Amino acid sequence: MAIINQATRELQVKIVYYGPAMGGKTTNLVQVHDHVQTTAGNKGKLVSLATSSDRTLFFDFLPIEAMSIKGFKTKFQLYTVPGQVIYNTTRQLVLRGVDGIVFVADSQYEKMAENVESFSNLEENLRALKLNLADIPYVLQYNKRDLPNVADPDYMEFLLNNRDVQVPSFAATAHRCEGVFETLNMITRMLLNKFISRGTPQCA
Ligand SMILES: Nc1nc2c(ncn2[C@@H]2O[C@H](COP(=O)(O)OP(=O)(O)OP(=O)(O)O)[C@@H](O)[C@H]2O)c(=O)[nH]1
Ligand SMILES: [Mg+2]
Repeated sequence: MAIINQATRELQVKIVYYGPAMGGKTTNLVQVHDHVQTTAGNKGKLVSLATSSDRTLFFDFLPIEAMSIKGFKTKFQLYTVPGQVIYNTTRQLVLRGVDGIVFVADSQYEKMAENVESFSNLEENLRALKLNLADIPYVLQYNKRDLPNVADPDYMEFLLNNRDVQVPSFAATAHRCEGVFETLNMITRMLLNKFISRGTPQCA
C-alpha cells in the first residue's frame, strides 16, 4: 500500500519485479541503479541478498527518488523476488504491501511453461494476501530478446496478456539496458496516475 505522508508531502510506492528464475529481474535493478538519472544524492544503494552464484536468495531492494509531482516528492522502492520455485514463502513476503508489479518473462521458447507457471504463482500469492491482480497496476516485460531461440511476442501476449484488460508490454534485453527504463517509466506513470491524479490520499 502506497504511503502518502501529507505532512512531508511524500509519496512512497512499492514496485515488485516478479517472474521465473533467471529471467532477468535482478539485472533490471542493476541497470536502473547504474543508469538512473537523479539529482545528486538521492540515488539509493542497491541491496542484493544473493547466493555466490548470483541467484536471488531473498530479494533485491533499490530505493529511487523521482521528481516532485503536484508538490509530492515521490519515492519508488524497487524489489525483486527470488524466481526459484522453492522460495515461495519469500515471494509472498516480498509481495506484501505491493503497489505495482513488473512481470519479467524469459523470452526463450523453452521457458514459456515456466513463465506461465510463475504468472499463476503470482496470482495465487496475491490471492493469499487477499489481493486481486486486476486491481493492481502491472506491466509485462519480455526479456532476453537478444537470444536466438525466442518466442514470437504475439505468442507471449497470447500466453501472458490474454485477460479482459490488456496491460502494456515491453521487449527488453536487460543486460544491455534495452527496454529497462521503458518498462519502469510505464509502471511508475501508471502508479502516479493512480495515487496522485485520481487517488484519494491516505495519510501515513
Ligand atoms: N542474454 C541475455 N542474458 C540476460 C538478459 N537479462 C539478464 N540476463 C542474464 O540472465 C542471468 C539471470 O539474470 P538475473 O537478473 O539474475 O535473473 P533473476 O530473474 O533475478 O533470477 P532469480 O534471482 O534466480 O529469480 C544473468 O546471467 C544475466 O546476466 C538478457 O536480456 N539477455
Ligand atoms: Mg534475482
